[in-house]
Amino acid sequence: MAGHSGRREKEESKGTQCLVCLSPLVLLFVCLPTLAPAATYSGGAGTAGSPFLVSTVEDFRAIGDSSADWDKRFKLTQDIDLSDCNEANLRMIGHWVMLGSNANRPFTGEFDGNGKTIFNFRYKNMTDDYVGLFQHVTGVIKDLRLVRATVVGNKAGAGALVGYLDQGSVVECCATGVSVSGNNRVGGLVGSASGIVSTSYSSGSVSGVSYVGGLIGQAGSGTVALSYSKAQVTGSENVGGLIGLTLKEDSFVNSCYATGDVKGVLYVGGLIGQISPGKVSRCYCAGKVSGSQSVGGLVGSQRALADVQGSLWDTQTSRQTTSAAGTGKTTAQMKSETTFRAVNWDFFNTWSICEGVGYPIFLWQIPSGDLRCPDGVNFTDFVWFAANWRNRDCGVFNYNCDGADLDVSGVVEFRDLAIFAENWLASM
Ligand SMILES: [Ca+2]
Ligand SMILES: [Ca+2]
Repeated sequence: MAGHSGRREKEESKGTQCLVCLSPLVLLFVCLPTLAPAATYSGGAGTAGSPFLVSTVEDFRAIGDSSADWDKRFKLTQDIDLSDCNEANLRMIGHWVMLGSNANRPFTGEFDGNGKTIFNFRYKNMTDDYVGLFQHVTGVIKDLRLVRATVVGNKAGAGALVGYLDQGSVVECCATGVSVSGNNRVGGLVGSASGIVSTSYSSGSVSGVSYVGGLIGQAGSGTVALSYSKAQVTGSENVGGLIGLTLKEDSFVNSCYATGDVKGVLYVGGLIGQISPGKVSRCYCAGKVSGSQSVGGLVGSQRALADVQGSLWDTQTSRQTTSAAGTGKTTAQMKSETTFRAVNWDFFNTWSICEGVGYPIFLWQIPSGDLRCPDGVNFTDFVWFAANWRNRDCGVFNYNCDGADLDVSGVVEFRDLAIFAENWLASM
């Protein structure tokens, strides 16, 4: 189907034709289609160069109603609040029925959140597999923030952003303050994920029965990288701070961490409940872990073909001295760069650590204005900022005036102060 703006143009020309219609019957016949409400967005053609612009709740609801547009490109141009929506008046984007069904209709297009936020997405569906803002995705979702999403499912797959990522990718997305509950394959961001999940994070609470993870319930073929979860996770079996279960030999979890508490019964891990199989490289976790059987600081259980490298957990905060994989360290060791360098972590391109104060975080997490340790933008940073005030000699040679030239203009002045103020208390 043609894009909405194209369709609207055609309908307008049909309307003009009606003025010259001779027979009332013909008039009726020609004009009827113009009466059908066409889903419209706030502009765009759905292409890469001109994505459909989504700026209102109505625009957003129209996507779920317009399956013919699920191969198109979208861009969110405003924050939107879905408080007035729920399963009664909002359809999930992408459709899943069952494996092999011709009625499966994934979202194959691209949704660019453009750094904007969708607030208060609420959805409950106790009868279908996969519940989330997007039900079934093989396309791309990027740069989208979800705040205070509540998702309730009772079958396979529940995640605030995506129920089933079936190939495709979720990049630079977050779901904070979530409440996600379901049966199996329950994750804070994505219920069941194949493909790529990168540079994304979650916080809030996640609960389910099996394959329950702070970020992803079950990870299939694909890569989860540069991502973290702070969510509190509760389940019965295969329960992990980041991922409940990794399922495939080519499930790769690279450079990730989890700090939420994890509570389960069987196969419970601070990072991953069970690796069955999969590969894990340079990850850590630090949440409290509790369960009955096959409980581990980092990983609850691992089968043959599991390959875990350079990954650590905090033996004190987790209250676990053993793990099916990984190496246990004290809290003091976990807050020292030396510990991680010893297992080849990259503190130039990937990680940052406030020595002795915090666990490692990603360089991409550091907000503008966070000039000095500890993590977050506060008075320590303001002192450094103020010390560089009115410095007109900023450049790469002095690290852009110790980072205070936030817009890299060469001078520390009011525009930098505005950026600093905007980020005040960020990541605290
Ligand atoms: Ca700081
Ligand atoms: Ca400046």
